[in-house]
Amino acid sequence: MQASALRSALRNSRQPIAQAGVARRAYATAKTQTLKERLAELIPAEIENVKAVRKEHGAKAFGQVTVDQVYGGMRGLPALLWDGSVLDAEEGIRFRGKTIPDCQAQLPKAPGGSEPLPEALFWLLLTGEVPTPEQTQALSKEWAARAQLPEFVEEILDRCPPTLHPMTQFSMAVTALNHDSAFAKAYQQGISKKDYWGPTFEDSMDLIAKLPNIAGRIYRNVFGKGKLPAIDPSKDYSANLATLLGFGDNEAFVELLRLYVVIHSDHEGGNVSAHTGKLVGSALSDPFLAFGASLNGLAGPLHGLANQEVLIWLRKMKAQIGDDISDEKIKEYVWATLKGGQVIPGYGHAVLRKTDPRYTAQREFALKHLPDDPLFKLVGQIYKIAPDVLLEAGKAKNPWPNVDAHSGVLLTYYGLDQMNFYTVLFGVSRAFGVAAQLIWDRALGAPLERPKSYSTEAIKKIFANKP
Ligand code: AMX
Repeated sequence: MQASALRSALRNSRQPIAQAGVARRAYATAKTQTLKERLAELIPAEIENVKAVRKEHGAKAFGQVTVDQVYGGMRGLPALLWDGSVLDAEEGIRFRGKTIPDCQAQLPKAPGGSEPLPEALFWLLLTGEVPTPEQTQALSKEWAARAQLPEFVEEILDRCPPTLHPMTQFSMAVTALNHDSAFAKAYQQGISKKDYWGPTFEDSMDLIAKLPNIAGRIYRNVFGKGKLPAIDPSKDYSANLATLLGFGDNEAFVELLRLYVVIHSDHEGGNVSAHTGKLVGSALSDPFLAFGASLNGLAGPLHGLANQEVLIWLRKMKAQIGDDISDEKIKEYVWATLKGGQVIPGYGHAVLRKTDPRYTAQREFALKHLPDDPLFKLVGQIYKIAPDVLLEAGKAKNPWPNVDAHSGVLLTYYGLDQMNFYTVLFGVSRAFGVAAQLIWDRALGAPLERPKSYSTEAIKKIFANKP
């Protein structure tokens, strides 16, 4: 399929799931319906929807698979079902058909706030619908009620040496939550396949709910920030997360976290963290095991760790050049990085071919809240210079900044300047997208993933006599 045809097909697929009029009318009258109740209504219609799509299109081909794609990290290979979000190379991410500005405009906000609440985004990712303020608030309360960690998980974290990377601690703690997995227990008790989604939903809710306590505990342990306060059931998820990190009094920081979690939540299914979660979940590993694996992928410098790497790179630049940084000096520094065989962190993308709208959303936040911050200005200055250098160097297919080029600067501005913690916040956010898909995968009976691999010798043989 041509790229343009594929894009148009993707655009057309950006519709809420389960268009069933009956369910929609019921929804309009049931404004306080819970997320699980709403999902239970949507699932049968979506199962029928998928059956119909497979009946009509199941035997059709997307197009060719080239040998280069097999060697080249499967770029562009249509291979995964992912409903929560679709990524367009030119336009960027849409969550169930909504762009980031759409989400900012349409999703419920905290009283007095202007950024969308991650609670509402989770509802959107799962149902394709915008929740009411009451439903959004009910999720805040439910997550607060589920937030407590088992004591042994607290002990695992408290025993970690502060030199152990926060992402390693994060993944260990999430994996250990599998101790209380409702799915693992139900599976042992012989749950029927059609009911898998119920305990997967419960585990996913627990997972998301417990992440602020895990992240807060890691932050306080590693950076000596004192005892963790309790979750406040009257506050939203991001306000609690900010409080646990020690920044709860700063409303602008809380707003940043709301935006941060929303824009980092999901980036369709092929990126390393999302795909890993789906893959591991396909073995019917519970959501804690599946998302623990996602986090190990997110911890790689070409993926989520890039937000840490950007700050390291910026600090090195400042240390080398000093505070008075001219365009010429930045250009030289970017070239020196490339000539040293390193990547420019925060630039480039496997799919995107334009400036990442997640970068733009953060830039707009900075223009509103910290327009005169020197580090923000430096990031803006690099934005004018680095793409041209990357273009001239001629390797990167996308010379534009991605989400990670900007996030660390915002966190630093508010005093969260421990950059090796940054990917943990990315991980908290990514749980939303991965969990939503895990629930749908179990609802739709997604099978074990098992693509075919080839050796180089086999490839040589297959194509030996073909032009
Ligand atoms: N700096 C220097 N070189 C870059 C580059 C960058 N920012 N982006 C791409 N390149 C190079 C690649 O390393 C590759 O070189 P090679 O041929 O010697 O292997 C060549 O350009 C072609 O790569 P590509 O097809 O444009 O990108 P990709 O799909 O292979 O990789 C990505 C995508 C993100 C890993 C890459 O752009 C990169 O390394 N960027 C810097 C790290 C980063 O910001 N990662 C975060 C991405 C977003 C996220 O997941 N959080």
